[in-house]
Amino acid sequence: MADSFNADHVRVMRRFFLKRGAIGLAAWQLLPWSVLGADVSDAALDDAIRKLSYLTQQDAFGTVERGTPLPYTHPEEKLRAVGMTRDTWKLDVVSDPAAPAKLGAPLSKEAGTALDWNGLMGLAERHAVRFLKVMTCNNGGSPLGVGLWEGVPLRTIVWMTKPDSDLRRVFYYGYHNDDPKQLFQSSLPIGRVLEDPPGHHPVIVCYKLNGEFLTGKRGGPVRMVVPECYGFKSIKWLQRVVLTNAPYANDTYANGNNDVDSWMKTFARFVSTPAKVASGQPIPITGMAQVGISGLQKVQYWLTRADAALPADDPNFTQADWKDAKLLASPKNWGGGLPDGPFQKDVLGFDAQTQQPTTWPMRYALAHWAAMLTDVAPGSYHLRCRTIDVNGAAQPMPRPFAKSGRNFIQKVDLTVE
Ligand SMILES: Nc1nc2c(c(=O)[nH]1)N[C@H]1C(S)=C(S)[C@@H](COP(=O)(O)O)O[C@H]1N2
Ligand SMILES: [Mo]
Repeated sequence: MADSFNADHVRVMRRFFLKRGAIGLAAWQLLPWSVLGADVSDAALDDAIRKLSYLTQQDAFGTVERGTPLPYTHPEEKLRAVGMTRDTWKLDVVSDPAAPAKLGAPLSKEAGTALDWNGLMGLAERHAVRFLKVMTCNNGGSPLGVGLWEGVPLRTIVWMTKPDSDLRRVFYYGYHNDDPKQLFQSSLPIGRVLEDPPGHHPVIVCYKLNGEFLTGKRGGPVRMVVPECYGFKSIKWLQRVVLTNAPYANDTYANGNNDVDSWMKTFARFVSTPAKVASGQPIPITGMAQVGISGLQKVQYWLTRADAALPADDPNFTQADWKDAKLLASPKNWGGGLPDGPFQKDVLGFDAQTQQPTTWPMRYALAHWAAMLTDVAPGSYHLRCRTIDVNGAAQPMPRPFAKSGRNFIQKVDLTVE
């Protein structure tokens, strides 16, 4: 995870724990975790979340990109020539010559009917949607950032091509300098594009993050964002959509042994744990959890002596003495460069009157959590965290395989002196 992304979390938690310990910042930095008060009331945690910068700033996201030069680093003139600026951007939405879909009105650069920026902004006036989504690389094991993404549902644009039949899948491509090494493509079944499974958000042609136009680094001027999927489905520098009768995925990420049909998983990660603590002091630990398709019921931690034998035939430690951490409520301020208070515009999954989330933790977003360990005897320890999803499955179940999204149980060292 990007350091700057963690920094927001650390800042909030520092304010929270500082208040409990009533010490100066300098002292806190010297003795980060050893001088804190033991009392952690729910009110105090709720107060902490009020100061949390929940959203990640555009430039603080972790980035997964390929090739040289990166498309957004071209000089202005080249950027304009290749449609990498807002006023030069154009989108093809055409039939696949190899497995044609029947389209009445393809949007094509060649025919002069491609969708351009003004066209997209016109659609945005009537169709724009916003939602929270955590961006995670399935191979990364930790989120790259969480954003408020805005775009036009892809289906709105697909319907403009007047599809008639022989349409089973959507292939889509990012600008790649005509360099095969830089090519990045992904695909979705047409059913997923045209209809959202219950409780899901639409796949969007995205142009804003946290209320600002997408930067080139973040995939601007326009990228795809697929709410429930790992990052490789959300291709950046989107310029070409191909409607096909082919029945199979052709994702770039099918190479490299990745599972290209994986929806996001629920899993916990530590953000702050002390490496060394003086004995007799309470030990604050904090972290975050990605909320996957099966939701998040709780986060738990397990403290065990470093020299203790691990249980035999229980690789996921299901029989260990796990304790519940405190899940933080939804933030009062969302950060990420947005004004304080509730969102100013409608966001999917939020009540239109109160602008509060209708459920929390929210799927495909992040949840933050904290716990205070007390009465830990001197010694060397291993500390682990895990999630329990709404179906009751404990991480890394029900889908433990790394190539569909790394979700191993994290372990950190802790010494009490
Ligand atoms: N055009 C293009 N889009 C891309 C990629 C890429 O290399 N090129 N990487 C993908 C992968 S593997 C991930 S995990 C996400 C990461 O998004 P981010 O860099 O905005 O965090 O972008 C996806 N979109
Ligand atoms: Mo990725």
